[in-house]
Amino acid sequence: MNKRNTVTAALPYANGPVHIGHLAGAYLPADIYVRYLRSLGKEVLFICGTDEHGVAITLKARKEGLTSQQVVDKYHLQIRESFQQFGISFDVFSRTTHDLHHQTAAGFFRKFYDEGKFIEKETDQYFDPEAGQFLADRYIIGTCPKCDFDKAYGDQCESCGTSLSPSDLKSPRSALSGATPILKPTKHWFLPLDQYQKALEHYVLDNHQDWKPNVYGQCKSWLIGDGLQPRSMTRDLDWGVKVPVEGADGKVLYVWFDAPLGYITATKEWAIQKGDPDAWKKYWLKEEANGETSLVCFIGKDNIVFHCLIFPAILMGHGDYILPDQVPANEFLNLEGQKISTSRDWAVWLHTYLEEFPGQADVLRFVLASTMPETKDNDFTWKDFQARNNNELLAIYGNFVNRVLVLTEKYFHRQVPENLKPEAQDDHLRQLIRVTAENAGKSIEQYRFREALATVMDLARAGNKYLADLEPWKLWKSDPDRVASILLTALEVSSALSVLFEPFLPETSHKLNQMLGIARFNWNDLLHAKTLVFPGHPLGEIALMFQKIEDDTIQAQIRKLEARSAEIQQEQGLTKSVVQPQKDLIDFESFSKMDIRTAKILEAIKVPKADKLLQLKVDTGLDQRTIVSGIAEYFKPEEIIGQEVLVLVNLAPRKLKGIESQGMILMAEGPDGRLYFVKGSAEIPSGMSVR
Ligand code: B3M
Ligand code: ZN
Repeated sequence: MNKRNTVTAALPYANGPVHIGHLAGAYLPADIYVRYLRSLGKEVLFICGTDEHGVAITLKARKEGLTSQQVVDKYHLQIRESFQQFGISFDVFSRTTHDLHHQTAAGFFRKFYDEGKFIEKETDQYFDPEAGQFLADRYIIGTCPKCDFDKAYGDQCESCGTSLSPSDLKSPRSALSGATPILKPTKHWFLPLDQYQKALEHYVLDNHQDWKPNVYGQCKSWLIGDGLQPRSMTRDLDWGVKVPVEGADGKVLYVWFDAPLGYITATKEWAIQKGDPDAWKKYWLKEEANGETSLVCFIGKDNIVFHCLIFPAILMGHGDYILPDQVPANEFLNLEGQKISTSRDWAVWLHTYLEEFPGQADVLRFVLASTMPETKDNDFTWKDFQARNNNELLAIYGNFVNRVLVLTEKYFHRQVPENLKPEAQDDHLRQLIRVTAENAGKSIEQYRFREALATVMDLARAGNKYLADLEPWKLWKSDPDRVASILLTALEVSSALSVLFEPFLPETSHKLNQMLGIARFNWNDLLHAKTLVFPGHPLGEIALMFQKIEDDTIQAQIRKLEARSAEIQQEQGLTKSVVQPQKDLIDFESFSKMDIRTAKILEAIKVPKADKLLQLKVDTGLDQRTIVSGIAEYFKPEEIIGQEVLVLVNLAPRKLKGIESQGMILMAEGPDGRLYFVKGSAEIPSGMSVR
């Protein structure tokens, strides 16, 4: 582990509030990691801010009848406040609309331009003749070629989910004026990603096999197959960083060119604020970092290509900067079985959560840290939320600490007792503190936060068992000296828990520290078996750390979502789907000939010159094999890495476009012909037989 750590969390678009998916995807894991590093005494800088450019913002402004500036002002504040309330401990939380950022981003662009590192190209783009401006894909509306939905966007149909490009739409019209867009030539500057292909292959495929499989797999999908194509780094838009060259009026930088550079700007801002304007350099510049800085970028899976390929290409092109060492991207969190969606308002918003569960930010942190979609999509449910609060936080951690404090108050007048009669069991438990610190630390360093949290909770479990086995309340009359040692040990464990839980539950640990009368968090103390509590030390007031969450409270949340779900169905005008008639009867024999297994997609690439086919590498539990699947119209290769599927494994192999396909992925077909994965439950490993 490096001495210095630059840790970034994706800059959320300032076009709406943040929800549990954001928190579980990037900000909570980043915060846990950072708090752990701080507790270890490492030099760490935690960087974030809002992404305030791009069509995401201008669209929202149109929708809310505000200016783009008003939109970003509003949501920047709201997002910042939500993160604060949930204890996300950024060292700096900046904005990409700041002048300093415009200078930084324009400076990068200018350097590339001056050094001839862009390709200048004229292409035909849709133009709104009435509004007199070019149209971003999202600004073009038309009829979906797949499902005939008449309000599909130029980049995607929200009704059937298909990715589109504007030329796919039937009867396209401008969202600005309703006019029929015309094609008009416009000049743009392209980053020739193909020229970085080799360097990126080396960087990711050779040197970063340590990245999470979902991240590595997605990068591989982009790199092999068709390979990287030049990508335009400018847009025709009136909102963003102005393109800093002659003849670029009305053009701004592509938001994915400027946004990642926002991490750098934010660090510069932090340095200026602390009165040492050059202090940012050792966090970013190769020369000043001197091999001692590691850059870790926490993101959600939809940002992988930008952080693992495009941003590194930009940094390589510049030449002076270090590259990301780790990009621990999480998968998606669903809500009660459905994809979280801002536009459909299917989410648990951080600010509304706190209105309904005041003072309980840590409970949500705990539940999300326990269920984080680290390796695959996961589901948030209110029932699970309640169970984890009541059965773990309250019943294990809260219960242990509370018993220890109450007994100490009762027998020792709220003072840490002396070690009057130590026994071997006490030492065992103390050793477990050190082991827990080691193991949980290892898990965190490998970005396995769920595992780390479970390890820490096990120490609280061991504490409960220790008390239950020794029953100090029964010994008090006959052997008060032994009770003193037991409670001293239990107080030591409570203090250790405060340190170990701090990355996950910071507010709770502060409360607990007050009760224990300790002032700091230091993971190293635990690793070196240092004592945290001292005999004679006075304890603070006892307060409850957690509250039981009642059924009514959870029912109210579930009802709220049910009502929302009904509204969504109405809004979408969903009619009953057409169910296919049943096929002819078969005997059991015929059915049992089919060997269907749970499996997982490891790699996916487009089959060249075949619109519908993807070539997949699938882990069937039995082996890893190639399957060619006709799903390319509905899924992008990079989206389905890690997807759990059902596979017919004993289907006779056949060749498709010259590739031997060894099995078939089972898909459900919607009434419109759209395909859906048939998913197993998240708990089932690959290779299980389906009967
Ligand atoms: N704003 C996309 C997102 O919020 C984008 C991330 C930028 S990170 C530099 O998912
Ligand atoms: Zn559609």
